[in-house]
Amino acid sequence: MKLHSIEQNDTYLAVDISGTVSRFHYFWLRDNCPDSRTSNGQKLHETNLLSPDVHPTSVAHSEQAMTIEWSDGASSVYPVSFLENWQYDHANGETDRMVLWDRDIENRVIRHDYEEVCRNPASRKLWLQDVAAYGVGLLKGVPPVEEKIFDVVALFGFVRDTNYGRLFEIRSEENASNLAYTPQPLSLHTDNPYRDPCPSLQLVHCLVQAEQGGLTALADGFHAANRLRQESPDAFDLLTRHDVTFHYESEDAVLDNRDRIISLDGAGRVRKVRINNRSIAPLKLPFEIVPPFYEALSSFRGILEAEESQFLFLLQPGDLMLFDNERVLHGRAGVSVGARHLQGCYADRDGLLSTLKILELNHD
Ligand code: NM2
Ligand code: ZN
Repeated sequence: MKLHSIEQNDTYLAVDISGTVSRFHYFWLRDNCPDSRTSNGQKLHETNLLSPDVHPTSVAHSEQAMTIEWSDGASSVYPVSFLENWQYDHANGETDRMVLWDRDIENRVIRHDYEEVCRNPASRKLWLQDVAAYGVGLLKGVPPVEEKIFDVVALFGFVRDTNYGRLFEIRSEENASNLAYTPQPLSLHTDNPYRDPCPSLQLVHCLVQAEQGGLTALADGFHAANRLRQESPDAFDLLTRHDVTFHYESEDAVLDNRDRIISLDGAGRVRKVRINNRSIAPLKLPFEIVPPFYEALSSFRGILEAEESQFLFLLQPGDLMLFDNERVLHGRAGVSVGARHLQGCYADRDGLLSTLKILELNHD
């Protein structure tokens, strides 16, 4: 990578790096002067105190760096790697680690070994990379003892406490307060959509498997949302444009959150899915929207529940699943018979991604 030439224009510089010309506005360059950031990436000046007319009084370069003297007296050096990395003039194939999946994931996602993941940072990296790519990472061999799940969270981040406590038990209960605590099948859902922010990760650790049944079902909400976009664009539009309310009420918590079922980012990509038939409040949408909205929800559910969308597997004692609760839906297929005991907790995605980036820097 070499800096070949720089052409000066009225409001920007056109920089030729190894044959590709990228334009950089003066204001952008002055604001993003690399010397004006601390080693933790924090900017040292207030952008709004810069003159909107700031411009170079001199521009020089070697093959490796560009040096600018500025009209406000500042002097900046831009390494070629910085310019290459941050150029905004060409789409630079933004790296998105996400890999969408359907039932075929059973041939791709592997169960990582807990002991190995604890001992070896390179193995821990592979497990967390699965979460970043597929939204789910599986472990086997997590000792099936109470609260072991906390040691697993500590491998990448922190527990997110909620009204359910730091830890929740999932076992068949009499007079259960939540369908989650019965042996009944449970339709695919994301947890806690009535919270803001919604816990972005969930862990479930199996201590005791049912004598029969109790299959776990997972589905990639992003894949299903993209299918909906292709198959029924109007339905997709409704679910991305209208907020619904999710509600939960108990003696110690009254939680309401209004949000879209499918949320998009600024570029129109699916970035969050919230869906939970138990906790969606009565729809309060414009009169004429209610019927098509129900239809749209039903189309989305149809895609999610289709056999080809679901990854069905048996969680065995010692298995642990860690998944993105704003992407991957979970549920229980069929009625389980006999004692079944799982422990669950929530955590946050940002901490996991930070741990993953550190592992990637140090264990290539
Ligand atoms: N539990 C398992 O978000 C939900 O209401 C699903 C959550 C009870 C903590 C159940
Ligand atoms: Zn759940």
